[in-house]
Amino acid sequence: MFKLIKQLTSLLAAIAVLVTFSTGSFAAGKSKTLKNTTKKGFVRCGVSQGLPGFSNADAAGNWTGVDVDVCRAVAAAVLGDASKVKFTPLSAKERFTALTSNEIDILSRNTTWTLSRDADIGLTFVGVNFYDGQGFMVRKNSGYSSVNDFKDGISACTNLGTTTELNMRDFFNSKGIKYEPVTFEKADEVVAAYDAGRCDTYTTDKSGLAAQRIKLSNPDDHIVLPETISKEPLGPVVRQGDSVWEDIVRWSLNVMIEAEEYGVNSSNADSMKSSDNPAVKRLVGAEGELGAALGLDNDWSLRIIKQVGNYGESYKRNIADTGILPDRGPNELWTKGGILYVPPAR
Ligand SMILES: N[C@@H](CCC(=O)N[C@@H](CS)C(=O)NCC(=O)O)C(=O)O
Repeated sequence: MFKLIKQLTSLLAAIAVLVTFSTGSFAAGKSKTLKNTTKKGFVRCGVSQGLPGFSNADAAGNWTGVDVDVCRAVAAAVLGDASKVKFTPLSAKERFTALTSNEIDILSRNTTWTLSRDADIGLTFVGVNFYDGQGFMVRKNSGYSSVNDFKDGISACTNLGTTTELNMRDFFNSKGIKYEPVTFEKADEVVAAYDAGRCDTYTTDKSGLAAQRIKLSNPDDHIVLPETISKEPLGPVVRQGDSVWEDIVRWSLNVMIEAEEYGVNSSNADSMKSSDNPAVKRLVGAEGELGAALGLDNDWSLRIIKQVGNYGESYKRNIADTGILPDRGPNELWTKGGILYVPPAR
């Protein structure tokens, strides 16, 4: 008898999981990407070819970084397991085609949200997970201490297919400085060229400069100049035309940020179910039906917080504790003087 009850219980549990993850709700039925992801059993995520703190693989092929965590959050929400992600490393030049030609379902690769990218090429930006801006790195002994010291003939190394290339052109042209661009498709080629002295300055997003600096033969011989010449709001991108998938990715990121705002983290998330703040209860699925609106079960957000952590935990683990950018700067919560502000999960 006892054995029968036990068998019946596991059967019911199996049915519950099946109902949750395969059929879902009305929203789930409308998303081709969600259906394909569930069928495949992993999230297809496009990342960089190696940018410490953002998306970087170790020798064993384990990917870490704040951009990686966005895809892990989606996997936790959709598949119940943050490890169910297949990462595809992409150069800046090939990243958008990989998304539009259906090789990946999320591009989470230090990609700047701009009007032309959002509007023109079948892409939809879903949010910002790192507020950045473009800067310049120079050798300490170059004599440059500001971009105002740049003179005609300066050579600048950077990546092809980036906003960096365009900003650099605008910047030098508006200052009337004749410059020589030295561009490569792969980031490692840019770093190697700069390291070998083939250009006077290396320009990219300041987060990129901080991350790539580690790869130089003598990082201490280089400085990042104080000026920031552009706005580079970096965030995940999805293919245009699947609004349910778009919402899932957007709200997976938002949940991480809002969890930090409400002090919900990977260790206390379960106990927050009994919080007396309804906003906190909604975040951990103890109140409301937010999951159903996205075609997911109601523990989707709890799993994100438990398995991946809130935004602050992800930032600390990947960017601060690794010494890349210990200071959060604008990527601090709006409640703490930064500009991280997401719409409420309610
Ligand atoms: N945010 C800029 C620049 C992105 C970019 O690709 N930057 C280079 C320089 S840091 C990079 O990430 N390289 C890493 C890689 O290609 O793996 C954009 O969206 O165009």
